[in-house]
Amino acid sequence: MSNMCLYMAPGSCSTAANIILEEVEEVFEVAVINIPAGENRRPEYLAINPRGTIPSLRLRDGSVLTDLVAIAEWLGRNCRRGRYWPGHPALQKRAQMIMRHVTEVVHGQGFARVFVPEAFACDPREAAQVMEEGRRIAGQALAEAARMLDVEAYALGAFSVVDPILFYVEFWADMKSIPLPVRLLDHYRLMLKRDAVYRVLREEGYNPARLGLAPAHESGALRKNDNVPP
Ligand SMILES: N[C@@H](CCC(=O)N[C@@H](CS)C(=O)NCC(=O)O)C(=O)O
Repeated sequence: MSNMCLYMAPGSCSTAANIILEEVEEVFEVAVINIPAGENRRPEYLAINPRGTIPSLRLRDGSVLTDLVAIAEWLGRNCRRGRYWPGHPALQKRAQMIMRHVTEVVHGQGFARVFVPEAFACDPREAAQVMEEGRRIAGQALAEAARMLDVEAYALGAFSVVDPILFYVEFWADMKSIPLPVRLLDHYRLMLKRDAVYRVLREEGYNPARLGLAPAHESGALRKNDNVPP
Protein backbone atom coordinates (compact mmCIF):
# COMPACT_ATOMS: atom_id res chain seq x y z
CA MET A 1 0.00 0.00 0.00
CA SER A 2 1.28 3.48 -0.84
CA ASN A 3 1.20 6.63 1.27
CA MET A 4 -1.79 8.92 1.20
CA CYS A 5 -1.53 11.68 -1.39
CA LEU A 6 -3.02 15.17 -1.07
CA TYR A 7 -3.81 16.96 -4.32
CA MET A 8 -3.59 20.61 -3.40
CA ALA A 9 -2.80 24.19 -4.39
CA PRO A 10 -0.98 26.50 -1.94
CA GLY A 11 -3.25 29.12 -0.34
CA SER A 12 -6.46 27.43 -1.47
CA CYS A 13 -9.03 25.57 0.63
CA SER A 14 -6.73 22.54 0.47
CA THR A 15 -4.63 24.34 3.13
CA ALA A 16 -7.19 23.02 5.64
CA ALA A 17 -6.61 19.41 4.54
CA ASN A 18 -2.84 19.98 4.61
CA ILE A 19 -3.07 21.22 8.22
CA ILE A 20 -5.27 18.30 9.29
CA LEU A 21 -2.83 15.78 7.78
CA GLU A 22 -0.01 17.42 9.74
CA GLU A 23 -2.07 17.51 12.93
CA VAL A 24 -2.91 13.80 12.73
CA GLU A 25 0.79 13.09 12.04
CA GLU A 26 0.20 11.08 8.88
CA VAL A 27 2.97 10.38 6.40
CA PHE A 28 1.63 11.68 3.10
CA GLU A 29 2.70 12.84 -0.32
CA VAL A 30 1.66 16.07 -1.96
CA ALA A 31 0.77 16.70 -5.61
CA VAL A 32 0.54 20.40 -6.44
CA ILE A 33 -2.19 21.16 -8.98
CA ASN A 34 -1.74 24.44 -10.82
CA ILE A 35 -5.31 25.76 -11.11
CA PRO A 36 -4.54 28.96 -13.10
CA ALA A 37 -2.71 26.76 -15.65
CA GLY A 38 -5.82 24.55 -15.88
CA GLU A 39 -4.17 21.40 -14.51
CA ASN A 40 -7.32 20.60 -12.54
CA ARG A 41 -9.26 20.28 -15.83
CA ARG A 42 -6.78 17.92 -17.51
CA PRO A 43 -7.82 14.29 -18.07
CA GLU A 44 -5.14 13.00 -15.66
CA TYR A 45 -6.65 14.95 -12.79
CA LEU A 46 -10.28 14.44 -13.84
CA ALA A 47 -9.58 10.70 -13.62
CA ILE A 48 -8.77 11.28 -9.94
CA ASN A 49 -11.54 13.79 -9.24
CA PRO A 50 -14.20 14.12 -11.98
CA ARG A 51 -15.33 17.47 -10.50
CA GLY A 52 -11.87 18.95 -11.11
CA THR A 53 -11.73 20.54 -7.68
CA ILE A 54 -9.05 20.44 -5.03
CA PRO A 55 -8.44 19.13 -2.47
CA SER A 56 -8.58 15.42 -3.24
CA LEU A 57 -7.10 12.84 -0.94
CA ARG A 58 -5.98 9.45 -2.22
CA LEU A 59 -6.11 6.97 0.64
CA ARG A 60 -3.71 4.07 1.16
CA ASP A 61 -6.11 1.60 -0.44
CA GLY A 62 -6.19 3.73 -3.60
CA SER A 63 -9.71 5.14 -3.07
CA VAL A 64 -10.10 8.92 -3.34
CA LEU A 65 -12.05 11.46 -1.29
CA THR A 66 -12.95 14.54 -3.31
CA ASP A 67 -14.66 16.86 -0.84
CA LEU A 68 -13.02 18.84 1.94
CA VAL A 69 -15.63 18.03 4.58
CA ALA A 70 -15.45 14.32 3.74
CA ILE A 71 -11.64 14.47 3.94
CA ALA A 72 -11.75 16.23 7.32
CA GLU A 73 -14.26 13.81 8.78
CA TRP A 74 -12.43 10.75 7.44
CA LEU A 75 -9.07 11.88 8.87
CA GLY A 76 -10.72 12.88 12.15
CA ARG A 77 -12.41 9.52 12.57
CA ASN A 78 -9.63 7.26 11.29
CA CYS A 79 -6.35 8.81 12.37
CA ARG A 80 -4.80 9.18 15.82
CA ARG A 81 -7.56 6.95 17.20
CA GLY A 82 -10.21 9.50 16.33
CA ARG A 83 -8.94 12.04 18.80
CA TYR A 84 -9.76 15.02 16.58
CA TRP A 85 -13.32 13.91 15.80
CA PRO A 86 -15.89 14.56 18.56
CA GLY A 87 -17.31 11.47 20.24
CA HIS A 88 -20.69 12.87 21.24
CA PRO A 89 -23.45 12.75 18.57
CA ALA A 90 -24.60 16.32 19.31
CA LEU A 91 -21.05 17.61 18.83
CA GLN A 92 -20.67 15.54 15.65
CA LYS A 93 -23.79 17.24 14.31
CA ARG A 94 -22.41 20.64 15.21
CA ALA A 95 -19.09 19.75 13.57
CA GLN A 96 -20.92 18.90 10.33
CA MET A 97 -23.02 22.06 10.54
CA ILE A 98 -20.04 24.37 10.99
CA MET A 99 -17.95 22.68 8.28
CA ARG A 100 -20.84 22.77 5.78
CA HIS A 101 -21.53 26.43 6.58
CA VAL A 102 -17.87 27.29 5.99
CA THR A 103 -17.44 25.36 2.73
CA GLU A 104 -20.87 25.99 1.20
CA VAL A 105 -21.74 29.50 2.37
CA VAL A 106 -18.62 31.40 3.50
CA HIS A 107 -16.53 29.85 0.70
CA GLY A 108 -19.09 28.71 -1.91
CA GLN A 109 -21.30 31.80 -1.83
CA GLY A 110 -18.92 34.46 -0.48
CA PHE A 111 -15.25 33.92 -1.32
CA ALA A 112 -15.99 32.13 -4.59
CA ARG A 113 -17.43 35.45 -5.84
CA VAL A 114 -14.32 37.29 -4.63
CA PHE A 115 -11.84 34.87 -6.25
CA VAL A 116 -13.73 33.82 -9.40
CA PRO A 117 -16.31 36.55 -10.14
CA GLU A 118 -16.48 35.41 -13.78
CA ALA A 119 -18.23 32.22 -12.60
CA PHE A 120 -21.11 34.38 -11.29
CA ALA A 121 -21.28 37.23 -13.84
CA CYS A 122 -22.66 36.89 -17.37
CA ASP A 123 -21.01 40.16 -18.34
CA PRO A 124 -17.30 40.69 -17.49
CA ARG A 125 -18.14 44.33 -16.66
CA GLU A 126 -20.08 43.07 -13.65
CA ALA A 127 -16.98 41.47 -12.06
CA ALA A 128 -16.25 44.30 -9.61
CA GLN A 129 -19.84 44.32 -8.43
CA VAL A 130 -19.84 40.52 -7.99
CA MET A 131 -16.62 40.71 -5.95
CA GLU A 132 -18.14 43.36 -3.72
CA GLU A 133 -21.22 41.21 -3.25
CA GLY A 134 -18.91 38.28 -2.39
CA ARG A 135 -17.19 40.34 0.31
CA ARG A 136 -20.55 41.24 1.80
CA ILE A 137 -21.79 37.63 1.78
CA ALA A 138 -18.50 36.34 3.23
CA GLY A 139 -18.58 38.96 6.02
CA GLN A 140 -22.15 38.11 6.94
CA ALA A 141 -21.52 34.34 6.80
CA LEU A 142 -18.41 34.73 8.97
CA ALA A 143 -20.54 36.55 11.57
CA GLU A 144 -22.98 33.62 11.46
CA ALA A 145 -20.08 31.17 11.84
CA ALA A 146 -18.89 33.05 14.94
CA ARG A 147 -22.27 32.38 16.56
CA MET A 148 -22.02 28.63 15.90
CA LEU A 149 -18.82 28.17 17.91
CA ASP A 150 -18.15 27.25 21.48
CA VAL A 151 -17.55 30.48 23.40
CA GLU A 152 -13.83 29.98 23.96
CA ALA A 153 -10.76 28.52 22.32
CA TYR A 154 -11.54 25.99 19.58
CA ALA A 155 -14.78 25.62 17.62
CA LEU A 156 -16.06 22.69 19.68
CA GLY A 157 -14.13 23.51 22.85
CA ALA A 158 -11.26 21.06 22.30
CA PHE A 159 -9.23 21.08 19.06
CA SER A 160 -10.88 19.07 16.26
CA VAL A 161 -10.77 18.82 12.47
CA VAL A 162 -13.38 21.59 12.38
CA ASP A 163 -10.73 24.14 13.38
CA PRO A 164 -8.54 23.95 10.25
CA ILE A 165 -11.73 24.23 8.18
CA LEU A 166 -12.65 27.42 9.96
CA PHE A 167 -9.05 28.57 9.74
CA TYR A 168 -8.85 28.65 5.94
CA VAL A 169 -11.68 31.18 5.61
CA GLU A 170 -10.26 33.26 8.46
CA PHE A 171 -6.95 33.22 6.57
CA TRP A 172 -8.68 34.31 3.35
CA ALA A 173 -10.49 37.10 5.22
CA ASP A 174 -7.10 38.28 6.50
CA MET A 175 -5.62 38.12 2.97
CA LYS A 176 -8.55 40.07 1.53
CA SER A 177 -8.86 42.56 4.43
CA ILE A 178 -12.35 41.43 5.36
CA PRO A 179 -12.64 42.20 9.10
CA LEU A 180 -13.23 39.15 11.28
CA PRO A 181 -15.68 39.09 14.20
CA VAL A 182 -13.82 39.12 17.55
CA ARG A 183 -14.57 35.44 18.22
CA LEU A 184 -13.10 34.39 14.87
CA LEU A 185 -10.09 36.66 15.21
CA ASP A 186 -9.35 35.02 18.58
CA HIS A 187 -9.74 31.59 16.98
CA TYR A 188 -7.54 32.55 14.03
CA ARG A 189 -4.76 33.81 16.32
CA LEU A 190 -5.00 30.65 18.43
CA MET A 191 -4.62 28.54 15.28
CA LEU A 192 -1.65 30.60 14.12
CA LYS A 193 0.18 29.50 17.28
CA ARG A 194 -0.10 25.79 16.44
CA ASP A 195 3.07 24.13 15.11
CA ALA A 196 1.25 22.32 12.30
CA VAL A 197 -0.37 25.55 11.09
CA TYR A 198 2.95 27.37 11.19
CA ARG A 199 4.69 24.61 9.23
CA VAL A 200 1.99 24.37 6.57
CA LEU A 201 1.85 28.15 6.06
CA ARG A 202 5.63 28.28 5.64
CA GLU A 203 5.55 25.35 3.21
CA GLU A 204 2.79 27.03 1.20
CA GLY A 205 4.82 30.24 0.95
CA TYR A 206 3.34 32.49 3.68
CA ASN A 207 4.94 34.24 6.63
CA PRO A 208 2.82 33.47 9.73
CA ALA A 209 4.39 36.40 11.62
CA ARG A 210 2.61 38.79 9.26
CA LEU A 211 -0.82 37.24 9.80
CA GLY A 212 -3.58 37.93 12.31
CA LEU A 213 -2.56 41.57 12.84
CA ALA A 214 -5.71 43.29 11.56
CA PRO A 215 -8.21 44.60 14.12
CA ALA A 216 -11.45 42.71 14.78
CA HIS A 217 -14.86 43.59 13.52
CA GLU A 218 -17.09 43.89 16.62
CA SER A 219 -20.46 42.70 15.34
CA GLY A 220 -20.96 38.95 15.42
CA ALA A 221 -18.70 38.62 18.44
CA LEU A 222 -19.67 36.24 21.19
CA ARG A 223 -19.16 37.02 24.83
CA LYS A 224 -18.61 34.35 27.44
CA ASN A 225 -22.23 34.21 28.66
CA ASP A 226 -23.94 34.34 25.26
CA ASN A 227 -25.96 31.31 24.21
CA VAL A 228 -24.25 28.71 22.05
CA PRO A 229 -26.34 26.28 20.00
CA PRO A 230 -26.18 22.66 21.26
N1 LIG B 1 -16.91 21.83 -2.01
C1 LIG B 1 -15.62 21.52 -2.61
C2 LIG B 1 -15.06 22.81 -3.14
C3 LIG B 1 -13.62 22.80 -3.44
C4 LIG B 1 -13.21 24.02 -4.26
O1 LIG B 1 -14.04 24.83 -4.70
N2 LIG B 1 -11.91 24.13 -4.50
C5 LIG B 1 -11.41 25.19 -5.33
C6 LIG B 1 -10.08 25.72 -4.78
S1 LIG B 1 -10.27 26.52 -3.22
C7 LIG B 1 -11.15 24.65 -6.73
O2 LIG B 1 -10.83 23.50 -6.88
N3 LIG B 1 -11.31 25.50 -7.75
C8 LIG B 1 -11.07 25.14 -9.08
C9 LIG B 1 -12.30 24.84 -9.88
O3 LIG B 1 -13.41 24.71 -9.29
O4 LIG B 1 -12.17 24.73 -11.11
C10 LIG B 1 -14.78 20.90 -1.50
O5 LIG B 1 -15.13 21.16 -0.34
O6 LIG B 1 -13.86 20.16 -1.76
